[in-house]
This record gives sequence, C-alpha cells and structure tokens, in this order.
Amino acid sequence: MPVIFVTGATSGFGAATARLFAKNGWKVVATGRRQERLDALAAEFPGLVHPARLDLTDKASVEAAVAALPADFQPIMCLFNNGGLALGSNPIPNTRFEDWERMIDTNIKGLLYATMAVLPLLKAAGKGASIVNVGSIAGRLAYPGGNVYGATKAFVHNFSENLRTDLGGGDIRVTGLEPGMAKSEFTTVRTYGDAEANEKFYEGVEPILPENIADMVWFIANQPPHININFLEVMCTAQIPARTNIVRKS
Ligand code: NDP
Ligand code: 8X3
Repeated sequence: MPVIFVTGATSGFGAATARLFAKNGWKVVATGRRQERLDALAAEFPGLVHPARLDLTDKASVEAAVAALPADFQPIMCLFNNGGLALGSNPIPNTRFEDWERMIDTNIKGLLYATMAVLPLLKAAGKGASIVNVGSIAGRLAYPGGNVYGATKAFVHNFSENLRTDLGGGDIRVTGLEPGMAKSEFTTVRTYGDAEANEKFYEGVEPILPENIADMVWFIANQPPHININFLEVMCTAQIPARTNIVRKS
C-alpha cells in the first residue's frame, strides 16, 4: 500500500486529503500539533493512519517523528507539504514581528524540515513518488495585509521549482499547489480565533472547500510516473485575479 505523509492533517486541506487517501486504500502518516485530532483520524481508519505529533517550527520534532515511523508506514510515496498559517491581516506597519517570525518558521522553515526529513523515504519509494507543496495565490498577487504571508508563499513557489530542478532526472516529482480563498480554519487562525470574522470573510461566496483541494492532491499524486505537474493554481469561480488598486489623493 502506498503511504502519504501529510503535514497539517488536523484540519482543512490536510485533514480532507488524509481522509480521501485513506478511503482510497493509501496509508497515511497524519501530522500536526493537536494530538486528539490525530487520534480521532487514526480511530476513523483503523490500521491505515499513523498519528505522528510534530511541531513544524521545531526541527528536532519533525526529524524525531520521521525517525519513529513504523516499518509498515515506509517508504513514502507522497509528501503533502501543507501545514502552515497566516497570522494577522493588517497592512505594514501595523504588523507584529512575532507573527511574521511564526509564519516564516512554519511556512518556510517547517516546509524545509519536513522535505529534508522525508526525502530519503521518498527516494526509497522510487518511481511515482511526489512532493506537493502548498503555496498560495498570495505568493503571486499582493493584497493589502498579505505582506509576509504572501512572501512566505512566494518562497514556496520558488523553492518548489528549485527542488524540482535539483531532483531532476530522479523519480521524485514536485508540484506547487497554489489555491486562492478556501474555507477551513485558516481565517479563524489568521484573526486570532475570531469565528465571526471567519464567517463574514466567506459571506456571499462559494469558496474552495478542503475536499476540492484533496481531489487535486489525489489527481497530482496519481499521474503516471513520467508526468510532473509543475504548478496548479486554483481559485473559486467567484474570486477574480484583478487585485491592483489605485490610491488617489483626496
Ligand atoms: P487550517 O488552519 O484549517 O489548517 C492548517 C494546518 O496546519 C493544521 O492542521 C495545523 O495543525 C497545521 N499547522 C499549523 N502550524 C503548525 C505547526 N507549527 N506545526 C505543525 N502543524 C501546524 O488551514 P488550511 O487547511 O486552509 O491551510 C493549509 C495550507 O494551505 C496552509 O499552508 C495555508 O497557508 C495554505 N492555503 C490556505 C488557503 C485558504 O484560503 N484556506 C489558500 C491558499 C493556501 P495544528 O494546529 O494541529 O498543528
Ligand atoms: C490564502 C489565500 O488569498 O486569502 O493563501 O491569501 S488568500
């Protein structure tokens, strides 16, 4: 049975992807900080899900979780590098360095820790192995308050292409999956737990749902081994890419 290693499996895109792959007979290494959610996922799919608590901002915890993988959850056929967050949506300078540092530590450094720790197990899987890095349209399109969050996702875009280049000629495919507005716990986290702001953000819009993203990860990971989808950018139909603003003198 192929194995997928999912970062951020306790919520949103990661939880939906873990469920879809488990339903389709893959084994899943489900990671995140919230142990009770990992355990619930494992209970939902007995024998198919290995719950591995880790904090992406802590290199040692990522390495320890990978080192402790049971033999029947190796090698890894797909790494879904998805765990991440935005904190705050104020324009500069009304921003907080601690938020910026956590986004950099999670979205950039955490993704690098997971990539490097899992890479030998992907190599062991051989043909058909893949890495799916979750970027964002925010990495390409600036918007007020996007600042460092968008910059971390620009890093993910560029790193995906560089990783693919460095791994070129081997068996491991690399894809940057770059969604726009999607409904998960993302905005609740971004607003420091404001559930009302979360609901308001999605009012009158049919956003991307985590299940839609899971379908895309499935599509990417199950391409024939000679096919590499480099980037997949996706928005809900209601979101348009016209984001330039004119700042007029009053
Ligand atoms: P959610 O908030 O629903 O899920 C985020 C996941 O990341 C959780 O499982 C969380 O697990 C995990 N995570 C966050 N920090 C850490 C950490 N330090 N260590 C380990 N795991 C961590 O959001 P989404 O599902 O929407 O987000 C998934 C990815 O998609 C993110 O990278 C996000 O930037 C990106 N994205 C989201 C979009 C959206 O509009 N929703 C659009 C484009 C990209 P736990 O808290 O248990 O640790
Ligand atoms: C999240 C998408 O457009 O809200 O990455 O920044 S957006």
